[in-house]
Amino acid sequence: MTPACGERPKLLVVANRLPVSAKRTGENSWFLEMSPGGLVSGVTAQFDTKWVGWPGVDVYDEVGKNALSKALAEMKCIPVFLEEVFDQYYNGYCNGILWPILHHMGLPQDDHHDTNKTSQTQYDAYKKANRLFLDVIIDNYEEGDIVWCHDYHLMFLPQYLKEYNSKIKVGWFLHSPFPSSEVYKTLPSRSELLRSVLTADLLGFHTYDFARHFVSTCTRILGVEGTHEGIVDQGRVTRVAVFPIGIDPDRFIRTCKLPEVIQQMNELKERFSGKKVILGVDRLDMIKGIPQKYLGFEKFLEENPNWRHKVVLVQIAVPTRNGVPEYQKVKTQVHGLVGRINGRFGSVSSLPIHHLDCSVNFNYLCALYAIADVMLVTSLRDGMNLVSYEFVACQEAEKGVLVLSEFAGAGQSLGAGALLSKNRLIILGFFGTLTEPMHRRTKEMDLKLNPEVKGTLEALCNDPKTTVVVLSRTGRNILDQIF
Ligand code: ADQ
Repeated sequence: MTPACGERPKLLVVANRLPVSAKRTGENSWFLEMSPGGLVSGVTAQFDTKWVGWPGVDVYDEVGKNALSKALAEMKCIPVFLEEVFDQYYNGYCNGILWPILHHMGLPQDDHHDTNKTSQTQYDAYKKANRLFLDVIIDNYEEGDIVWCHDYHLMFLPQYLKEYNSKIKVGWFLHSPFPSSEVYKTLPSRSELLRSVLTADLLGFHTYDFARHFVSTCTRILGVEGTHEGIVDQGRVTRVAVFPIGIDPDRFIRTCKLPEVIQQMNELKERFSGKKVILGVDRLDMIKGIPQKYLGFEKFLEENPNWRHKVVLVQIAVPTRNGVPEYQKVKTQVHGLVGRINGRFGSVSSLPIHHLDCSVNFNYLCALYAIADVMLVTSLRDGMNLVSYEFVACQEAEKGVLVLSEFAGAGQSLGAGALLSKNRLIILGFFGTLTEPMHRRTKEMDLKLNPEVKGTLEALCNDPKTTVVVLSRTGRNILDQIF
């Protein structure tokens, strides 16, 4: 059935995970909570939206599955049950193989991945999981619906959908970076995945660079033609475009004004009184550069004894993807560094690093963002990085500094223009080697930051109409200049 005149078109948003958390409370009863987010609030206004995805829990009995499906239907969510393939599909192929390649790390070399048998099983599970998504979509599809597939978990879905019905309008959006062809081509199934994605009508990326990498990879690996519109293959055009994701800033601004949150801010300020607070909020993922952040901070304390006991780094690092060996390794490495740095520079009454392996609730997250003097985002690669936007949104009253890795997609969006009215000092930097052009720009800024002109810089920062973007080379330099 096509939508009647005046009706909003129906949009099926398909992602690995539904935007809902589900807890079983009885044999056939469930407690559900919708996770708010930019995507959820953005699309629901324009379309009659239904969500399709894994509900985040394993359910093996039919009674439980039926009850969960019924409860989810009230929230316009449709579950895809992945129990039998989940481990090999999600921990194996998606996060053990695709994720590191998309983040420029190449194909993992450890024992876990180097046998053909393991990767073949994971690849088969990936395809099977994409077929399970297809089956659920077929059961719910009506003529005229638009199907919007999300992320690297669902790269075969566009092809399966078009094989089922070539008239279905299909979009695919990648939330991670897309690497250069030199990295991408290390993936054994490189051509099949690209060919599938190209069957979609529209492909979206966070940044121009990711889109450009994708187009040139298709040209090099498949021999298709890349044009300004997208990719042309045998007369058919797949449009490729850039859609940087955002947040709902009003939600953060409103929350920062709640009495309960103001009280939390006051308690935090009291707790850290007399100290500058550097904040990190990340999933505990190797792409977020948490070990590099700690090493940079250690160097800063080593070289600036006057700052010891006057600055604290609060890192909220929610554990993630525990089933993937690489994630367990990074967790162990991070814990080792925290112990070493606190042991070297702490005292009985004061620790330089407060590392928490947990998620914090939304109100407390806003309170932390609002009181932080510095937000430190050190991603080695990141599709966008919403944390950097969230911090800026919470800075209405205070004037914190965002230190943002140039390797996060947000580094391209958070330009001076975007923040002109916010009176904020943005520092783009990275704890590591810089590319040659970046190095030249860094030198330029070093000049501007010499003591004679530092006063001018401070005056600019205090001018409500000006935002200054400073590029700096190391964590040590950055922190010296901020304080
Ligand atoms: P993520 O890698 O998860 O997202 P990010 O964009 O920063 O990274 O989003 C994380 C979200 O989780 C933020 O909204 C943040 O507030 C929340 N969060 C993180 N740690 C938390 C904690 N300890 N407690 C509470 N909340 C926490 C992927 C890509 C990104 C891309 C997004 C959206 O890797 O590059 O920006 O998708 O496309």
